[in-house]
Amino acid sequence: MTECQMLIDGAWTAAASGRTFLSRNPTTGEDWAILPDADAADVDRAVRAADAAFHAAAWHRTTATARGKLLRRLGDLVAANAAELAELETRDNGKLIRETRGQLAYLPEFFYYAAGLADKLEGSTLPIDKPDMLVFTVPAPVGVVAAIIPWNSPLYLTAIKLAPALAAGNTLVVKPSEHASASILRFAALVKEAGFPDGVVNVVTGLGGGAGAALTSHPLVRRVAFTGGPQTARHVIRATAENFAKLSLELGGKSANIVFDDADLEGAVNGAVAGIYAASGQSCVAGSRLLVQAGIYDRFVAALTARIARIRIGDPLDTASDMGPMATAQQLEIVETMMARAVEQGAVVLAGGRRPEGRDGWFYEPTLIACDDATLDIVQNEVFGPVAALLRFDDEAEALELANGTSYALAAGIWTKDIARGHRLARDVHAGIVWVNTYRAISAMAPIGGYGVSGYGREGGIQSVLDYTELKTVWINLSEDPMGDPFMMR
Ligand code: TXE
Repeated sequence: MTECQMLIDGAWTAAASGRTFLSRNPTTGEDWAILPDADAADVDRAVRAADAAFHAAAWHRTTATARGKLLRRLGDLVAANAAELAELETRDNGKLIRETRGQLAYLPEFFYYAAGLADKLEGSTLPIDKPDMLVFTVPAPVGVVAAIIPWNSPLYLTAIKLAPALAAGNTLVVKPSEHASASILRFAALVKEAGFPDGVVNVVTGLGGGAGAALTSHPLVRRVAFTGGPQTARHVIRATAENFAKLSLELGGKSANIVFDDADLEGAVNGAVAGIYAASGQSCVAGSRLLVQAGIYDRFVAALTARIARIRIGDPLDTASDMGPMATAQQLEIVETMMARAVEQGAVVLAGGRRPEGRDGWFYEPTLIACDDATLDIVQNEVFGPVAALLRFDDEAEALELANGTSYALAAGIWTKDIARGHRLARDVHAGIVWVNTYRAISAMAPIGGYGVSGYGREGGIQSVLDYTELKTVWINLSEDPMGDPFMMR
């Protein structure tokens, strides 16, 4: 059993209450780590440390260029420790080691990209229409940022928040998911090693309703970056509303992967697999609705079911495995309940639809389920598991109507050789991210986020750093004018 401590004000610490909780390994179902169960008192200590660090000269007076150098050093340390971080994360959330290694190989780019932006956040001098006034704007950091992280990609989802927040000069309290905290605690040690002053980055571990709620409702938190489910997001919206804290939400989706008759069949099949079976479907951008045009439908379904049959379910630490388990027992239960309901409502299972035989742990087979009716729960609601709901369409108009027929709007995939059609769909589909003839591609330079029930705000790209700033406008009176009439607006 691994015993972990959390990081507050540069010191490794247990919860003040001494309480702990256990993290289970999804591949075996066994407990493997003991973590501090932070409560409101621990969270208060972490937020106060972050607030003090924000105002202390050691951070506040650090130049943007120096912040960039620290971020670059952190990126180098992540690169040097990538193998260990990847293995920790796979043990904690059951994600394939192939995938966590791939994510870790790219992760430093988020730090390098934000590092490069740190000293390029310029304000502007305004050509103001008032005589003898010099007016300019300055992007200023907001203060303490709370980052609430889910279990599906802890390090990636931390990096995409922490790197821009630090580049802009903020301080942070990170709250990982109670189901997968270990890799973030190891990462916190690298933050310390990189040389960030104590208190600039704090990590509190604990339960959502305890540490999470205490953090998002803390009055000293000025900005919350949340990734998780819509139900939890509603609590976070209420909590931040009380304190007028700024908020970004990334809440998953019910993304449409749309295959037209003229698509490259092999590419579209691979795109469908990448969309929904990679990460066992536990991905915010999962292409969980497969919309397939009538002319290619039978050939596509035959090719996809044949491809599904070759997917190797197994130990995520084994590089030969294609699909690991669900990250939590609760997630497996959600998948099973939603599948039972779909079958009851008349959907037809074409592949999978059950747990694989002879395995402990929380595995579920890659599943394809044909749905005639787009109003079914399985078509409308996020499963967050390896379940693709299959729908047939006749023409482009129907494809668009189906694609836009949910309350989510995170991602969409379009498979066609017709460039004009690809652009038309990209223009008209309701989604924050559109992939044409590819799927699940990410970059530090490309914003990610959605609208509707998928949330609001964007992570990644230049804007993401500005999102952690407040624009300050400064007026300087250049004249000797003693203000004239004080009862008049100038
Ligand atoms: O997420 P939660 P859960 C979706 C997916 C999944 C569902 C529930 O559909 O089935 O959400 O998953 C913290 N105040 N996604 O229950 O609860 C919690 O401790 C403040 C999509 O695991 O949203 C964790 O750190 N924080 C998603 C984080 O919120 C609270 C990824 C996310 O947990 C809190 C994960 C509270 N009251 C799930 N309650 C994506 N967009 O990728 C919990 N938390």
